[in-house]
Amino acid sequence: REQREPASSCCPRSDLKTLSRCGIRLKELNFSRMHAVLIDVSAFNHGALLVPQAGRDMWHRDFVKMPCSQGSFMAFKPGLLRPTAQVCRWDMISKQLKGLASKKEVSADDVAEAIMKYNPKYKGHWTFDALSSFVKCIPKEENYFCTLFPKIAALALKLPEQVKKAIPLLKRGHTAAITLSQVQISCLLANAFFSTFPHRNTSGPNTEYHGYPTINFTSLFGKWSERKKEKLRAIMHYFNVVTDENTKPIGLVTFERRCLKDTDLPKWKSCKEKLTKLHVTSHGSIETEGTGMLQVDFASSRIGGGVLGSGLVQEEILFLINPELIVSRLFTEKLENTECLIITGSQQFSVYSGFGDSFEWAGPHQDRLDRDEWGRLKRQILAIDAINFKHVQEQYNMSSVTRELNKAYCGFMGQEGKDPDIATGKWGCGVFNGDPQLKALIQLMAAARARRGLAFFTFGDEKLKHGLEQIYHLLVTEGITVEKLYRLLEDFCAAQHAHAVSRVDLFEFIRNDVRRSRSQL
Ligand code: AR6
Repeated sequence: REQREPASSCCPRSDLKTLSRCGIRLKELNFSRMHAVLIDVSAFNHGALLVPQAGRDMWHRDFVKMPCSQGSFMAFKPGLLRPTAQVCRWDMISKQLKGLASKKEVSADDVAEAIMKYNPKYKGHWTFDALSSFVKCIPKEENYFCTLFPKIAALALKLPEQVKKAIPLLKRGHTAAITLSQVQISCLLANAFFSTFPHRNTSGPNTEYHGYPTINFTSLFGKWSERKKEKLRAIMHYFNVVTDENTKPIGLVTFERRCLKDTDLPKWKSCKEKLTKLHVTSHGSIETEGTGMLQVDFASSRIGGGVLGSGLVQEEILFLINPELIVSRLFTEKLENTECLIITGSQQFSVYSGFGDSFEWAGPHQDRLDRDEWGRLKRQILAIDAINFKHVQEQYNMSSVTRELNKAYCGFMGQEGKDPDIATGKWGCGVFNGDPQLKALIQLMAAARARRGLAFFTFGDEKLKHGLEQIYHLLVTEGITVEKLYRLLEDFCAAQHAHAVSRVDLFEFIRNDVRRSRSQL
């Protein structure tokens, strides 16, 4: 019977809620023990421009160690016959950056030389071939880079006046948020560009920031490839916009790490919720057609994945078109199983085409989104990392299924009724080898528990689109609850292990089960 049923239960995208249709009214911006705000909130609440919050520098393991900190020293040998001395590292950095900022034009080699002066340990290890090839290969009429480098240096030099209050680290096991201005972000990223952040260049198991992603941009500047070229075009465009007085951004962005305790997690075996609204499409993308919804970033546990290296799939592309997201790498420790990161207010600067090796920077994007009461653009991005399955078969066990349910739920839960719906797709099903049918059901179950609708972008996968529409229709017409689906997944996993060779697909398995239950009535 279900073969003939029209797949009509799905809704059009316009039925789903976006941030501008939620009617959320924010309280006055304020800081708290769990929310660090790096701008002066009283000035902000009185309508003043974004004034950096005064505060103390903290050279401490709970805070970002800043390049301009009093605690940051380096060894310096002034001459062959003079003894090595400990000097304030910011003095060395600012001397180099001032040198660059004072010129009209600066070459890629000048940039490399400056960076190596305050990172002498990496002489012979770091290369800048990608940066110099990039500058050489872009045609003259588009090549503004030599005049942009001095401006990025000038922006980086503003760090002590822009970020005065210590930035707390968003550590594992702690729910906490940081709000900062887009100008502060640009200044931090200008420092990342010049690789000024101390203690962030090694990542061995015993190093201080072992649990953090990298932030200094040197990895982007070496090992030339076509991918690096397109990445650098996006990054340079961002700096071109933020260093121009007429186009520099004016709002705030919030980064929130959310951690669920065991007691916050749903008991999936006894969840009575039925499925929520679903829109499925094979056209469009999460970042464009999903604008205004909670947009899922198919993340790495180290946020941003390979954005500063060679990675170039969904997460990296998202970070390249919204480069402010990259600053999350500065303070977000690796995500654990029941944790996620939500970013509200980041700006889209670029558009792109292609994916992976075919990715191309396709030009500027004018972001016309409205802002909320805190001056944040109405864009919300949810970073959740799926499990990276080495072998497809590994995912068919309930501990992995439950881990993915909890991870998705951690990101999807909200204040009941007040949140936008969710834009997602084949989460964990590319590089991470997930089964798209299983991952789609897991996300539907988590959305049902969180009582939020889903827009599912299959990214050109017509087969999945039709399959998902049909199975959703069946589940809705049969009134199937999350607990029933959980049990079905248990049976499915057991069957996978029993018949490891001839694999039944999940949607077929569910259809058969429903058919059997009907015939027993
Ligand atoms: N909108 C909708 N769907 C998309 C989009 C988009 N913009 N882009 C890609 N897809 P993948 P994963 C589809 O491999 O498996 C990164 O390095 C497309 O069909 O990016 O969770 C992270 O840092 C694609 O095959 O996600 C992690 O380390 C599928 O979504 C790792 O990859 C999955 O995209 C995460 O890998």
